[in-house]
Amino acid sequence: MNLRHTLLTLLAALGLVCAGVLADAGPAAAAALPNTVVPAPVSEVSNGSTFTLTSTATLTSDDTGVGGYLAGILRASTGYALPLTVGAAGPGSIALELTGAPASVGPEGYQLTSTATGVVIQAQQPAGLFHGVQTLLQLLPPAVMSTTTQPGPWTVPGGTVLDYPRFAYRGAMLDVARHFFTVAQVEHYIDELALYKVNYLHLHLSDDQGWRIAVNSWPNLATYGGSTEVGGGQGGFYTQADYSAIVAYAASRYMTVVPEIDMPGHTNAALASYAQLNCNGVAPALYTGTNVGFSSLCTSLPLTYTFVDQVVGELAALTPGPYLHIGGDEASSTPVSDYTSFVDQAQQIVAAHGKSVVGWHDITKASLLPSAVAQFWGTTTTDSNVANAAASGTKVIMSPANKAYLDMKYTRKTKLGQTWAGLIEVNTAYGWDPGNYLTGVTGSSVMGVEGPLWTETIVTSADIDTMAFPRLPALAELGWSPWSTHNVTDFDQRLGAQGPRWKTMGIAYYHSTQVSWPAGS
Ligand code: NGO
Repeated sequence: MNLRHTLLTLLAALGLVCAGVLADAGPAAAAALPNTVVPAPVSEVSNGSTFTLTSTATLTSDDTGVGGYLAGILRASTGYALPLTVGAAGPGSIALELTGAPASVGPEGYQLTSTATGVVIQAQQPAGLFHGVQTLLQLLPPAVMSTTTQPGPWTVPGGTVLDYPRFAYRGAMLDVARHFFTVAQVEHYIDELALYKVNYLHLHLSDDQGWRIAVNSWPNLATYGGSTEVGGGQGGFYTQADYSAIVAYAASRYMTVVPEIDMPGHTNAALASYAQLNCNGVAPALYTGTNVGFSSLCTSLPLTYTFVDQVVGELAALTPGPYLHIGGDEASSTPVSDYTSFVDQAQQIVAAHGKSVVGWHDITKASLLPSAVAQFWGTTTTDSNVANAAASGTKVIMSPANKAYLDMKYTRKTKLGQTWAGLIEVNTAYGWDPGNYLTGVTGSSVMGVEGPLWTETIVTSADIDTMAFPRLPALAELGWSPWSTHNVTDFDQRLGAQGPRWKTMGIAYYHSTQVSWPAGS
């Protein structure tokens, strides 16, 4: 009887499978494309065909940079010549066109159409082509991300993807102050972030343990204040040319750098570099521990504002992006009235240098300029200062520490990271709605989402990879995809499809048991 039952079950399953195959085979069926793309696109419809990239394929692009980027990746893994024609994009096996996109795609969106004969990506701006290229790469087999020639076949499922972001700001922060990371390491992270349509890189350039950017008017900041890091290592700093190189590299990936100089707290490295910045005129020792909240610029000293003006001035001049972050968090050793008066002056200085000020949400204790942006990093879902600021027009970047902090451990067993805001497994990082999370901060008050990676315990690029992957793609999806696509089961499957790509690229990702990784990844 058992055998008969098993046989019947098998036959029934076979019948279902056959029915499924037949149903999928109809070209008219409005089936979805294979479930592989992160962040989930706005809409995708299969046409049942398949495009195969072959050795005779050609590329055309209306944008040199995006065309070159795609050609570089495809030539390396396919080994094909893939000649690229730039200019008025004509027919090509893959065509990147700055014409023909529907108005709904906006400045960052795109439409991708693949048929048996080729792939066309249309956008209004190069940024949209770049994001469309990321989707195309995710529709190709994972081996496309290899830097050495692979066998193929190089197939793209046929269909149409229409896609554009939910939020204008989709960010990642790297703390280069607690541990220093080289230009090459930062560029490597930029390349990883670009795969998930992240468009802002926030660099935490100064903290108690290190000052990481050369300032010509205050040279000791970098040469002395940058000479160590958490644990007492040698630290380091970016020359202004280094910083500009990072900014340019980010721009080539359609990413804007947001530089942060944290003040008035988190300033021990600056105070150690210049005795005259201290209220008592005595420079403290350099600091290599991990305590917070013990340092403060001397808010009553006129020189402090000369310092802020000159530092902000040099940084603003090197930064083409619209934002300059002044930190403002955990100023526990600055009396509140001194703190608010400092933030008042600092935001005016930033505005005078032509930038919009961003600060950790502590700055909402002060009364902010209309252009100011607050970055929420709390662990609650209500904050009256932030809600009041939002009601008066302040835009908010959402980085709730118990959801979005990439330095929190995944589980108790995670070797790296901290636990103060809780454990953050993949589904926790994915399981919240940035547009409807904080009381009084919804709709147009929400500018976007950012995943901060603090580096008290993070030392190498492999450490960065392990903490950011797969949570960063989860946050990137919250920032890009419409809330209507939110579905944890579906997400864990699409995330699993990234595993073989990360393996190919050598990304040392965390193998969360919540994700359906394909065998071997
Ligand atoms: C806090 C603190 C940082 C720490 C981080 C560690 C903010 C905004 N200030 O977040 O100095 O590095 O936690 O998780």
